[in-house]
Amino acid sequence: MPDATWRLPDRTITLDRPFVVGILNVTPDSFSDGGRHATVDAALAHAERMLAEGADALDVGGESTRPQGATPVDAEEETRRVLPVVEAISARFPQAIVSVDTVKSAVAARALGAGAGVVNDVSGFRLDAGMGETCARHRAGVILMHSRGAVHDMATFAHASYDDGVVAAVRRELGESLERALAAGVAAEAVVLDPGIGFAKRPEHSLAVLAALGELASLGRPLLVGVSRKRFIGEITGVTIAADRIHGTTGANVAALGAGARLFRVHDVRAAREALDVAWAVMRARPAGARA
Ligand code: HH2
Repeated sequence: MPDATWRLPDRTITLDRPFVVGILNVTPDSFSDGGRHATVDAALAHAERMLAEGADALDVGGESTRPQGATPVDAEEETRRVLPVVEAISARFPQAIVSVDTVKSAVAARALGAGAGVVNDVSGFRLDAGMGETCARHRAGVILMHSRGAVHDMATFAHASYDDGVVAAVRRELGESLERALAAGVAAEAVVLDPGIGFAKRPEHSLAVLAALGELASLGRPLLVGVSRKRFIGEITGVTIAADRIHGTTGANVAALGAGARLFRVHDVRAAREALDVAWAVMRARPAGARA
């Protein structure tokens, strides 16, 4: 089977090895001290480090969805956080692929105008009716993630009930997101799908979805997973401090690669880059007939 591709405004990516997306959160709790300039400098330094460690793209986010204390921000404040960072990265690293993690079309439009090439919408185009048209107009790459509910509760268990099984529900609801995008004029080739690990999912739901990624492959688009440091890893390993969940994250990423994921959103780029490249080399060394 030929490698999948992903169309961005200025290039088409061939997913012939795992694609690593480095997380760059510019929420105040991530970069708490200093004024705006210090924040941009800190973000740039972090961006530079992640690129040096092998990140294929950087995902800039200005609104947290964290289960404890996700405070929704308005478009103006989110733009104020995100835009200088997108501008600075685009100026310093013009070849870097920059994604903006937002559910708001106004924020997406400003970021795309400033050099971002991808919109990562954790609501899968559910929360802002203008998102599809905005992405289509800019020919943006699009990551559509499965979730339920609003920003403040999508990472809780408030909507984590799945009568017909979590995998069937995620497949159906992600399919609806894809349809919304196509109806707005987004090209199918520009879309990557993400089951939304930990979003409206208890740990057992996240595990079930990771194990059954193959069932989402029939939606016809490459799959991204965001397992990095998440709660289900803490539950399995007993590691309570999120930043210390690096080894559990590696295990989840490698398992997801084996199950069909090709893009990986991570905090710890070097660990993911090396682990996924090695796992991929082993997978590729299998006799052709035995490959997944
Ligand atoms: N997870 C988070 C945020 N954005 N985007 C995609 N596509 N997939 C994910 O799994 C995903 C995401 C939450 O993680 P994090 O960035 O660590 O936290 P926060 O929401 O506080 O920024």
